[in-house]
Amino acid sequence: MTRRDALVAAAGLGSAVLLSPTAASSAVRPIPFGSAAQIETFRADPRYRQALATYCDVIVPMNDLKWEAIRHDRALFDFAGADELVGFARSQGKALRGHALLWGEALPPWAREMSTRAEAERELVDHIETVVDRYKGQIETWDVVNEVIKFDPLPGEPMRDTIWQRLLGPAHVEIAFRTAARIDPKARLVLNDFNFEEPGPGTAARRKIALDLCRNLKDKGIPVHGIGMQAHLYADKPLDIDGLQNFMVELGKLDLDVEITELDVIDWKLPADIATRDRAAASLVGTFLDTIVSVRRPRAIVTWGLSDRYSWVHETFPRKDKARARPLPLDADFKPKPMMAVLDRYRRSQS
Ligand code: 9MR
Repeated sequence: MTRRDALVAAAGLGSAVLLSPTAASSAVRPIPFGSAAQIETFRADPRYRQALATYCDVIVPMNDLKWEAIRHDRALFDFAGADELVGFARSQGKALRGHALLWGEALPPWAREMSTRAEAERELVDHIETVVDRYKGQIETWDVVNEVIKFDPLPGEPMRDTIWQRLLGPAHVEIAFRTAARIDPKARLVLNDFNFEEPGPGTAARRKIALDLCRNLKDKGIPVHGIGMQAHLYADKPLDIDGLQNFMVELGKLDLDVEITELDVIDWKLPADIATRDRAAASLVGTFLDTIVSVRRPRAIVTWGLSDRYSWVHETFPRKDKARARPLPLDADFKPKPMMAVLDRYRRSQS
């Protein structure tokens, strides 16, 4: 049995569905494409709004559904930014993903200072009830938990050290999913995390933990519909092609979808030449997406911004030569880069 046959058999797929990476791009149905949108930029830059309208099927409020934005004052829920982006998306006929109901970061100071299990559970449940209810029927997919898996997990220590893990233990995942499902039974509920794609035992452990967490939810009858792969891809690191394909097979066995949720390319170690960087980024994104699609069609492909003018990568991964990072499909003047041509293979014109 060839490796491909084994994957086909394991995934329970007809061989027509499992395509070689090169064939995949021309044969898949269009996959909804979208981007995260930052409210400050959305308000300030009409070209940014236009790019969201032109290119996206899906909009994700980048920061405005985080606790820091909604819960800066413990006594109230501030939906100003989220409402604006949700309103824009709906007026343009776009779908919405919600990011994120539980995360150990982007918390207001008062949430970091919670001190008892009862307090954490009360706040978490109250938050999810209120936020999911407000956007019920509007936000169809939620990143219910974000980055709950330990960065480099040790055996027996799968969970990331956060206020939620400290006060509630691993049950925080279950509480979050159970609450979201209770409030909006029609919503698609996703476990979102980063680095499922590098070679090495740490990443393999992360993939296994993600699957175990979802299996555990399903065993308890708690709905989970997919795993979100952030896919902040490092241009200087290889992809674990076999690991990714096997991950897709295992997702299939659990009847879970995959979504690409925060795609961009970290190019800080690449040479300065712009054409070289853009080619490398496009090729990496193409290889990554072809690998995923060769086994499992993502429910959505979402980039973490659209234009190189606005990206977290520039500040978080500064280049030694001080040149601007080029992580996204449009350049700083909103012109499509080679990466957009790669994304177009999935976005449009497939039979
Ligand atoms: O891009 C986001 C940046 O503007 C925020 O300041 C930061 C903290 O809220 O979050 C960034 O987005 C992160 C996302 O929510 C989760 N995955 C990693 C992203 C990049 O840091």
